[in-house]
Order: sequence, then structure tokens, then C-alpha cells
Amino acid sequence: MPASASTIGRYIVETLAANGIDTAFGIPGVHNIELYRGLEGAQLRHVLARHEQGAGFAADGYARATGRCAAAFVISGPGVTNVLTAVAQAYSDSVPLLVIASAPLRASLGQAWGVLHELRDQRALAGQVFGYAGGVRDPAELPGELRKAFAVLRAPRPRPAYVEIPLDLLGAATTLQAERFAPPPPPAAPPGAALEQARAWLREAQRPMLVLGGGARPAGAAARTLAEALDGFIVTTVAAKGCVPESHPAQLGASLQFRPIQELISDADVVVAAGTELSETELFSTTRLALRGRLIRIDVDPAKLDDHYAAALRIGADAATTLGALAAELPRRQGWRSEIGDAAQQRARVEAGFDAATRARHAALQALRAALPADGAVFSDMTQIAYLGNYAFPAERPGLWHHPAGYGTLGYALPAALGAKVGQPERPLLALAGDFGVQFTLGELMTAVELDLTLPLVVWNNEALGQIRDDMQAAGIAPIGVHGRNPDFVALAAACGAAATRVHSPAQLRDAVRAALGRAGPTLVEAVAADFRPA
Ligand SMILES: Cc1ncc(C[n+]2csc(CCOP(=O)(O)OP(=O)(O)O)c2C)c(N)n1
Ligand SMILES: [Mg+2]
Repeated sequence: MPASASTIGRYIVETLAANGIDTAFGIPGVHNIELYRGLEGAQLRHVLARHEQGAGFAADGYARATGRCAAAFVISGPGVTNVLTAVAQAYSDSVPLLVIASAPLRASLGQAWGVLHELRDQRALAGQVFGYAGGVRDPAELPGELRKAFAVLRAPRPRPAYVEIPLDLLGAATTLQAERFAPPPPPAAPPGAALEQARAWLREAQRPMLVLGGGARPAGAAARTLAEALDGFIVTTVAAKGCVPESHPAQLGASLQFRPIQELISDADVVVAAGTELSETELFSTTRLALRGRLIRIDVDPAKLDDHYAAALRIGADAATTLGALAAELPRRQGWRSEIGDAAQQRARVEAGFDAATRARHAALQALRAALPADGAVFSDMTQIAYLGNYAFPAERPGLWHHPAGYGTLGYALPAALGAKVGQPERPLLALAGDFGVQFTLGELMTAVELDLTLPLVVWNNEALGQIRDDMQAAGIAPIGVHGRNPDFVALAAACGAAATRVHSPAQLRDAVRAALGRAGPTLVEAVAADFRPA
């Protein structure tokens, strides 16, 4: 077929490009090669991943860094099942990414013929994990399916979306023309009566507390004004980290995991929870906050106005607009912050509980902060240093610290950082993973080498599945399955064509990361945790 002929595959690529998608992370296979026909001339860059899970995480990191959606191209069957873990991660953190998958021949679907890459019901499987899972059996359905997928990607609370196309359709000729789908309507304005009620409660409140989640990331300025007027406190989830500068006297940071802060929230007489599901993933040692005050929930997602935390007042609107409207009409007055001490004092209470191992991790996090310029960002994995970093990595603005908070997936950091770097080549970024978690997706180091990405990969090596070892110890369980053998990380990275170094102190870590940020290509920096001392 001449390259100029239009096929379903080309129509899809052109539709993605027309709707602002400029990057697809993927792995081609015999089922989806028609998606690649003519790709060399399209407005869409393809990045070859080493595993579909890596492609999914990369698309997630791309979206978190840039605020724009990327695609993942995967084959039927194993390509789909491999990407699902990354999709579940993106779903739980409300991150958009678009998966375009092939499916086997239409005639074979649901027939159990045992065709290549067969799943019993691939689309139904995807439907359990994506925000929208569409599929076409007739080309005429394709524009509608893509439109529905983009509506989910662009929704006020975005989710990942999926469209599958059987392989016998992908290469078929078509007259369909790529179109730009209209953006979704803006969310509804907060109702006046609800705003009045909220103001009345806030005017009376002695101990007001704002809890800001990912949906309130753009609401930092309004939240700050409101907290100042009320003399109250702000706590954020990890997704909202830094949306109000963490040095602000009202800002307790992403500290929901700590008992003194949970108690402070219990003591509050009004809690304004904006753009957050108050998830147990933030709380670590408990599954539920004990709220005694009035709870006002603000969310664009109606399901989050009233779940296992029943709200006294539900405002189904955007956090920035609502907090802005509340802040505009509240007079400044004295509240509990002046009485019990500002955020610095509350943080000191939290940090007084840190043991020596935690303080050593703290020193390493300070070194990472010192090595990065002000806009430098971290993509972290499920590792002890990152659980602390969720709180302790200083963030004066949003978007500096990314973590697989909602689904808690090992192997996130490296591919997500890689995807972010593809989206923002000028932005200084690093990946931070544990010695075990990094091995889940270490194959993506080759992707970073191939793309010559300036990307430090810091491996916090405590020679263990450290958190699980500590949990077993605390539970009186013998430490089985928590001391896997590690590779020589430095030699392994060198064999991949990356630079690599081993460090033993915060100062060495800082200098190694600085050097890594100054060279082309990735650098693995192995931090020997046992040698790190408290500051
Ligand atoms: C995909 C997946 N499998 C298993 C787990 C459970 N898990 C959470 S942390 C962890 C240990 C990670 O070890 P490492 O990366 O070395 O980090 P450390 O706790 O030692 O800092 C495990 C197995 C998980 N979160 N995700
Ligand atoms: Mg470890």
C-alpha cells in the first residue's frame, strides 16, 4: 500500500496528533504494525520502551510533568496485560494516558480458537482498570470511541482511557478524516447557598483545617489566602505537595502519615477537604482519620462528596474556584494557629519522633534537594526514603515531587522520570528508587541510554525489601523473603552504557547528582544506605 493511502491506523495517529498528543511510548508487534505505517511523517513521536509497563509509567510521568497527555501503543494480549499495572497506577492518581491496543481478528473474538495473543475478553478486562475502555468492530464506530476516550482524558478528574482496534481493521483503507474534539465544558460553579453555609461555619470556626488533594493543586493561592484569613492550617496529600509553599507558616506539608498531624485534624472544628479522597494511602499506620469537626467536601467528582467520610456540606465544584470564592469574603481574624504555634512548631513535633535511620534518610533527601535547581523534580518509587520524602523533601511549588501514591506500585520511578524527561527535556529531573523496586523496570535504563537523557537514577540501597523487613520485625514474623540478592548496580549500569557511581554520604550524593545533571545520558547513583548518618 502506498504511504499516502489513508488507513484506520493512520487515521488514529492523525486524530491523536490533532488532539494534542505528540508522543507515544510503545512496543510494536505483528498485530499493531499498521499503527506504525507512515509514522515517520506524522506529528507524533514514538519512543520504544523495553516493557509495556515501562511504556505506561512513562506516559504517566509525561502527563504529571507536562500536564499533557501521552499515548501508549501496545499489542493485543500480553501488551495489554503488561500495561495494566501502570494504568491502574494512573487511574488511582487521576492521571490521563491513552492506550491504543490492537485486538485479534474480529471473527475470532470470543470464539476461543486459540489465536495469537488471545484473551477471553480483552476489552472487558480493560474495562475493569481504565476510566473508559472502548473498542470497535466497525470502522464507523471509531470517531465516537475516540471522542469518548478524549472526554475521559480531559475530564475535570481525568483518568486513563483505552481504545482497541482489531488487527484486520487497523490496515483497512478509510475515508475518515482526523478531527479535533471539542474540549469538555468547565465544571459547574459552586452554588451560592453552599458557599454561604461554608462561610458561616468558617466564620465561627476556632480551629479550621484545610486538607488539599490533587484536585486542589491549582488552588494553592486561594487556599493560602483562606488559611491566612482564618489563622488555620493547611495539610496536603502527596499529589498536592507544594501547591502552597511548604515554608509558609500555615503549611504542615504532606504530613497526613504522622500521628501528631492526624490528631490535629481530629481536633479541628471545621475541616475543608478539597479535591481529595482522604485516602488511606496517605495515612500509613491507620486506615481512617477520626474527624470530630464539621467536614466540608469540595470536589468535581460527585462520588467524592460523600463516601466513607460523610460530609456535613457537599460542594460539587472545582477546588480553585470554590476556595477562591470562600477566601474573597472572609475577614481576617485570629484562630488556633496563633495559640498553638505555627507549622514550624507542629513539624518540630513530628520530627522529634524520627529515629536515627529516619534522620539519615532525611539527610539524604536534603542532599537531593541541594543538588537540584529550584525547578528540579523527583520521581520516586515505593521505598523507605520516598515515604519520608513525601513529607520531608522541601517543595516550594507543586510538581517537584512525584510518587505512585494511590496504587503503590514498585518500579514506577525510572520509567516515569524517563517519560517526564521526554516531555520536558530542559527540566532537571531525577528518579529515586529502592534496590528491590528499581529491578522491576530496570530495562528502561536502556531506553534512557538510547535517548541520551540526562537523568540521575538514585538507588537507595539498603540491601533489603527494607519496609517489609521492618514491618515483619514489628509483627514478630521471621524475615523471610526480604533479603534478595542484588546485582552490582554500578557494573550493570556501565554494561548498559550509562554512567554509574557509588556514594556513602549526603555530601557525596549531592555532588554525584550534580555531576549527573551536567552530563548527557543517564547516571546510576547507588547510595549505600548503611553508610549514611543522621545530619
Ligand atoms: C508491584 C508491587 N509488588 C509488591 C509490592 C510490596 N512492596 C512494597 S515496598 C516493597 C519492598 C521494596 O524494597 P526496596 O525497593 O528495596 O525499598 P525499601 O523498602 O528497601 O526502601 C514491596 C515488596 C508493591 N508495592 N508493588
Ligand atoms: Mg531496599
